[in-house]
Amino acid sequence: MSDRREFFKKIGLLGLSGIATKLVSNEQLHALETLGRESLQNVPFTLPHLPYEYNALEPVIDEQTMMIHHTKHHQAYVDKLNKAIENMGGKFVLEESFKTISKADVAIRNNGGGHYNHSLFWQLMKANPGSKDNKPSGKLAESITRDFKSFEDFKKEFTEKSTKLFGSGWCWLIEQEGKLKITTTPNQDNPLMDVASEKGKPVLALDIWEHAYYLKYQNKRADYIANWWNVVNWEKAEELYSSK
Ligand code: MN3
Repeated sequence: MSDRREFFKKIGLLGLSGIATKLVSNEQLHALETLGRESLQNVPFTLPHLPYEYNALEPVIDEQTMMIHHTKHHQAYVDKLNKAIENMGGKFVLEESFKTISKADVAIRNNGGGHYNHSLFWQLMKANPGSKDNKPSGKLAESITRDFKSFEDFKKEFTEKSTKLFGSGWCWLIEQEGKLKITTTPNQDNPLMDVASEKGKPVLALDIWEHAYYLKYQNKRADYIANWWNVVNWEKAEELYSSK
């Protein structure tokens, strides 16, 4: 396997690599490596491969939930997004569209958000055998302490907001004008959208739709959230935090 192919596998894009290696310049590859989310700019959009096996997050998130969430739910957002933009001539840039999403078709808002949010979410988790001592480090850890007093206080606030969100949506750690904040969005909205009550750069994302946890946790959302902390990929969060 070439380095490039290996790279795409790493960032979860193997399904795209056949096409993408032909289209992507070295400069763009560097950007891909930094952000890991440039795939979101390729039209038509495709389902990114997970950067781990479906059972890798067990026992926190079970294999069947991961498989259905990825191959059914995320795939449906991708398919419906492609359908919604098929007449736009390949000029559609997902992250750009969020800035004026209030004026866009609701299908683009729901499915574009769905594709973007899930693509981030997969990368923001990783296997953590033993499930212990999973914490951020470096600059992100310092900023969390600066803005929330301590990592424990941050976790408490994030957990409370996630638990209390009514209905389906997402909980986010965002950077807003140099400061870290926790916010929630309904449905598949995200903090890059003009409709978001708090806007900023996503650093961490938690899917709190029932489809993310129902098979294993049923109505116990709080247990899902408590266990989810064990599989957070803090390296990825730090990468997003330090990206421009
Ligand atoms: Mn979901």
